[in-house]
Amino acid sequence: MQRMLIVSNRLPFTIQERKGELHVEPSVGGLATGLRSWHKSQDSIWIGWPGITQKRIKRETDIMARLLSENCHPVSISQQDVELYYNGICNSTIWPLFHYFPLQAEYGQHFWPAYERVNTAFANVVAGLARSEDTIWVHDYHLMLLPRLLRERLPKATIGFFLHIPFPSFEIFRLLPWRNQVLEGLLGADLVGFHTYDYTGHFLDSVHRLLGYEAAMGQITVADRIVRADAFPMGIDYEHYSNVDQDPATQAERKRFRRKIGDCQMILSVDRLDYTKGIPQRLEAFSAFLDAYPGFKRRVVFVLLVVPSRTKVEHYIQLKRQVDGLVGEINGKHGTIGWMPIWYLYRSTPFHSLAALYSLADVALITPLRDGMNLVAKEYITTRIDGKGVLILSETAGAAQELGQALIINANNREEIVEALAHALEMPEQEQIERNRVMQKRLRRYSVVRWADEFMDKLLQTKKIQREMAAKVLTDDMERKLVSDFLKSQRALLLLDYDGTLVHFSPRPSEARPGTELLRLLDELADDPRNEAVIMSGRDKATLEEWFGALNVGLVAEHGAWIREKGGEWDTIERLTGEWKKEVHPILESWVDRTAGSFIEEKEFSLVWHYRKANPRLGELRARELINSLSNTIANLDLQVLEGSKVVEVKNAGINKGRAALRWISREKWDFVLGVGDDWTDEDTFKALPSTAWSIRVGMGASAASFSLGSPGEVVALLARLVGRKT
Ligand code: GDG
Repeated sequence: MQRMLIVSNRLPFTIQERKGELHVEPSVGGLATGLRSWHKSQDSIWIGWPGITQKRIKRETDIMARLLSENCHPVSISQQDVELYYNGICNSTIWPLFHYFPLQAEYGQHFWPAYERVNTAFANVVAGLARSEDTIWVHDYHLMLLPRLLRERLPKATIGFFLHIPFPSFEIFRLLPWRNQVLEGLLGADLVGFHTYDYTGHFLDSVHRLLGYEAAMGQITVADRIVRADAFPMGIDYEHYSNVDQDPATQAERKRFRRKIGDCQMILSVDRLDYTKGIPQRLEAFSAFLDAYPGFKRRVVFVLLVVPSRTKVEHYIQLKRQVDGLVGEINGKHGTIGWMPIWYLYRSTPFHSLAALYSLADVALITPLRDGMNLVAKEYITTRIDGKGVLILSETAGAAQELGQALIINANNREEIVEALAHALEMPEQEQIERNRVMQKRLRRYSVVRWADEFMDKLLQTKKIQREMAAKVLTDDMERKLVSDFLKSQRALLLLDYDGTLVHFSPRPSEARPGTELLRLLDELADDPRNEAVIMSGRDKATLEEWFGALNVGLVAEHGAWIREKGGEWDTIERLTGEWKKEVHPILESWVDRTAGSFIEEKEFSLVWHYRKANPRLGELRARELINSLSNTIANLDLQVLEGSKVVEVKNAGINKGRAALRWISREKWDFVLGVGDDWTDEDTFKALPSTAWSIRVGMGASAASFSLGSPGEVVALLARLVGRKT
């Protein structure tokens, strides 16, 4: 079995100091609870911060030994960084921002260096422990730079990353001053996982809009690697929770609670004290419920279990005061002698007590304003093996996307919560059971083990795709062979695409003119009488003439509509007409009007709608619509519609680069042929090449070309080597 390195900010065990003595205790929180059981079943090491300084642990050798016996390796964080990194950027910047609380986000000037420092400290520990065949799984928002830092140290490593909190929409994420560094950090992983499809979409959107990398089916090409992003909704340890009812400690605890609440129905909520959990709103809704349905007074109690959290961060201190105040107010307003509506427990509860509360609760009231997933909702449903109980869950918890049979509410809508409470408390048992059985079935199937296994499968699959792609990469050996074939040749034909192949794309086509270095290279290549070089472009002939007219090269314009032999005149490949443009131009104009940032390029035998500068999603959508709407027009006019990189092009049917390439290929017996291109219009060239030819595609992805290179820079370097050695 492969060894696994789990890396998270906190270890699954926290060291706590009480009366000068250190104690090792299980960490609370979703990540630790969820993954602890999986960790035990694997050959795995867990790397994280144990909650106290390294110096102190080293002194306490038995504590260190206990951690190591649980396969836990501590990372040291200085007291100053606990402030700037943990309480600072993690919990006062990223946490509020990613949970859609931008006004609470602080952007302290010393935060970022601390984030880099701690992520680097983690990278050092992980790199020190990792063996080449290990799988590294990094967790959560504290460590978003770590995948990249590890990639730099261990280029071949298998690295997965999972985010346990929401990834916000672009409009929120863009507020983060260090947004690009965070994305680049995450893209060091091979697989980036999220709880929901929405979060995955938000991430891909931000990657596209901030870094310019596009994704197809969740696959992003970053330089010479692919990275995948996908949704993996985290499950719970189903066996554990569904059996907890049998545990004698739980049973004893349940009896004790039952005696205390008597005949009252019980509403339960369990959260860390956090403003994202919507606790004040929930309390106010409960008070409104007692006002609206006074018949429930003395017949219901609300057990509000709140676990202390981030107690040094100001917003949490304020929230604690607010919740204390509200509980007092509501109990004062509605309570009677012998009946206290809210039982407020502000502490961490032992597991068997929590399980007893789950199994007794008639209603679980889980109303976060925003929550990555929310495991409490899943634990509650699983623990109720009798099938009874009603879950009220807010739609902004990731779990709501899977638990559709719960009563789903908007946590800001007090009325809705009030009605849901009344509905839940009166729901017939049969209906409760029917709803819960469906959810239990799903939770059993998609447990935490399945979640982790699926993530791992996808990670290994991604590595496999990378290996297959790497097999196509033009290695140094193959490149030497190519250069040597070229040097030996007497008649060499070079068919070179321009945009995306010899130069990078620019937002405006006119900005991508060739630099002097590239022109010098092409000139040298073309000047040798043994070579023939052809620029095969989709651009209009005037532009090609202006840029390359002075060189001794062949030119192909408008994807093969126009051809100019070296030293010759422009000629069309067949008799073509541009008459049809009168009909198509107005259609494209209306798309320009509706899509800010897009524009039309007119060539002699084609019209092109460019949307590289438009909002990417809108651009894609409008491109689909345009293609649909053109389908009738083109059939009548013998035209074809081509989709290029951020362009939709309309031109005469039967014209393509492959047909143009054949003009040169079939003319004589070449002893060296090279075709280089980057998009699907170049696939026609690749297909037209003889079997002995060299063909190279720039970028990753399926192609008829035999080899790939990472970027235009690498193509230019290859051409330089051809020139350098031949002269
Ligand atoms: C983050 C995301 C996402 C709570 N109180 C006690 C206790 N717990 C346990 C629960 C549950 C866990 O802590 C809480 O998990 P959540 O998922 O509800 O929330 P976060 O800690 O905020 O976790 C969250 C999660 O990561 C996983 O990806 O779902 O959205 O914010 O397991 O049972 N356990 C005990 N006593 C308590 O008093 N023993």
